Amino acid sequence: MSNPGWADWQAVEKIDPEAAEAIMAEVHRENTKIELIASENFSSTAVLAALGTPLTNKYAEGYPGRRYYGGCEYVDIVENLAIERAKQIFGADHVNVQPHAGAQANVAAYFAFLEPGDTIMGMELAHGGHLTHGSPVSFSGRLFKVVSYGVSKDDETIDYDQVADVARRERPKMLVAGYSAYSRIWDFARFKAIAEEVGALLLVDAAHFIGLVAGGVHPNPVEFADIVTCTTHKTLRGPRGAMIMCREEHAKAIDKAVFPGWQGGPMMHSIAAKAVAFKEAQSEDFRSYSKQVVANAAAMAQTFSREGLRIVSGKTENHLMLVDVRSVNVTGKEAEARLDEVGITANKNAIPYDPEKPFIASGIRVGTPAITTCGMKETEASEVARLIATTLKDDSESAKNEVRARVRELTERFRPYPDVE
Ligand code: DSN
Repeated sequence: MSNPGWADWQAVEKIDPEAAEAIMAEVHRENTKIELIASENFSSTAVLAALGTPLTNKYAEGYPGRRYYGGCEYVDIVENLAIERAKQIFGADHVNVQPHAGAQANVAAYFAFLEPGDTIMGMELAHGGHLTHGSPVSFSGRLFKVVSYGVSKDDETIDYDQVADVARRERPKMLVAGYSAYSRIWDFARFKAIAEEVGALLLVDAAHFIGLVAGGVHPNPVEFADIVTCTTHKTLRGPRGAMIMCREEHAKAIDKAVFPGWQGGPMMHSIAAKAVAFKEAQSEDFRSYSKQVVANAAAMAQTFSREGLRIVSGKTENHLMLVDVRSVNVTGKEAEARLDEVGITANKNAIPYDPEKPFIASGIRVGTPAITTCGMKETEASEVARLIATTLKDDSESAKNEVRARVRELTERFRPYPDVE
């Protein structure tokens, strides 16, 4: 495989051919399959280049201008660039760009304000929430008392009256908004009112949709929440990592909770790549990209519905949707495996009130951030939805071969790293 210019693969190959082969095979996979995992995206070559720099060598515990090590003058510059750009994009008073990942951002946000045993209130995992919002198998469910809310059985959207009732009854110290599988716009103003009424802090975990906020096509939770956590690698299209934004009054508590509370040295190469990604997110191109992500999702949802595949809650307003695959008599697990066979990557996902166990599930989650990065527009997004419908309805080899051929044609035209052979 050729050296793409943003990575010296020959150097890896020389030292470690086995690792090099696996790395190149993964890039080939990304180039030749249709990627629909809603939490994934393809970073730009500039972001990838920043990640592969000697900034990975530097220890920089502390914050810009206040480090526990010498030699931090240049990493201070990149961290300040990342912070200032994030402040400009989201209008945040304070930003901490050091969390290594979304779970670390959430643990720091909790422990900045809570003690073990305090009550948190988040969205039920089975209804689209996230492990770190109180699932019993995560630290959040083991260390806190958890109360949950979900979506209504009738229309599969958040029942805000139920949220208010539970909050009034349970009086959580922290109310958590955010999701990993919910296709509608969240009413942050309503959540803020509920949190204020019961004296709770409002944490919005914006990991999934933060890029849509940056692109101006989604309400901004920073205007409503006490604390906003997010990852930087999903719709925001940066390096794998996370950040926390908060009002000035919470800045000290957040910074202390990240370091020295839950993390040691920050990953400065990753912070440099966050700075680069935020610069990209400030561009007009990124605004068009975000608009297209939402338009592509809407086009896919319409096509699925036309093909007889039910969309949970009836539609999508963001970058993802849950497709109820019982409408074509398969389970989520079977659907994921069948799609994989034809070169389409998606994940099985429980749907609200799912009769199946999570490992089987009745749905698949489909997202458009990655295919949109590759340049697909509504026409191609609709075609991908049709290919999925065909694959799930017709298990014959001839149908699979036809879909495989179309996937090949599409990925030749729409791939993330076209300069890599
Ligand atoms: N794993 C992510 C997702 O797929 O939504 C959330 O952490």
